[in-house]
Amino acid sequence: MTGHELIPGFRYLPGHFDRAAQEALVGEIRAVAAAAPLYVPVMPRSGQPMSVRMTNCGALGWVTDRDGGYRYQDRHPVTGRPWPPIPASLMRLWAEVSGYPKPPQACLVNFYDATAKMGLHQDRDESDLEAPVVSVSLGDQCLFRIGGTARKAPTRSLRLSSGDVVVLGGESRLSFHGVDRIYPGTSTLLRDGGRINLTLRRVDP
Ligand SMILES: O=C(O)CCC(=O)C(=O)O
Ligand SMILES: [Mn+2]
Repeated sequence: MTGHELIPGFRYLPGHFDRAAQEALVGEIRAVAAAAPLYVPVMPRSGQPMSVRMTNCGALGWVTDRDGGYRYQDRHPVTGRPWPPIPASLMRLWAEVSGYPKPPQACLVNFYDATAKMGLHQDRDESDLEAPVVSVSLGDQCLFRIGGTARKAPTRSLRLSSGDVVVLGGESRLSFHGVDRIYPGTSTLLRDGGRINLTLRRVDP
């Protein structure tokens, strides 16, 4: 995308992680998913399943279900066990790019298969909105869309590749954003294809 400078606080760091670092991260996320299995989240009220599969690591994890709505909790909703810790490489990433003194409390792991997407939304379930959201892409490319703080504000699209990092901070912290599509077969990182997205979040001030 050109012109991403137009949203103050939004940063796009293409290729932040090289191939070796991406492979190491995938190994760490596989270990997270072994302890805290991916599950299919459902939307509040409607109970409609999302197309991504999710898990978390960190003291807190972002969850959604029909009755409880969007929230953070310290347990995996299916196993009832605490989430595994955030890998050290991701803690370092936060220290490098967040510009925020306190560490992240949650890392949401989204897995997209070839047909998954994520509708335009704001990340606003955190009580600390001073901290940015730091996002890592691994595997197949996606079409990421980001707009303004009003749902109907104009949006820009950006093709995110494996190893890219995006920071939603400052005025972009509450920008609407989403993933319109995955481009299957655009990465060899994940043996069976698909895309992993990791978002690091600070929840409490
Ligand atoms: O997959 C992405 O790049 C975005 C994910 C996202 O916005 C979220 O999990 O809140
Ligand atoms: Mn989001």
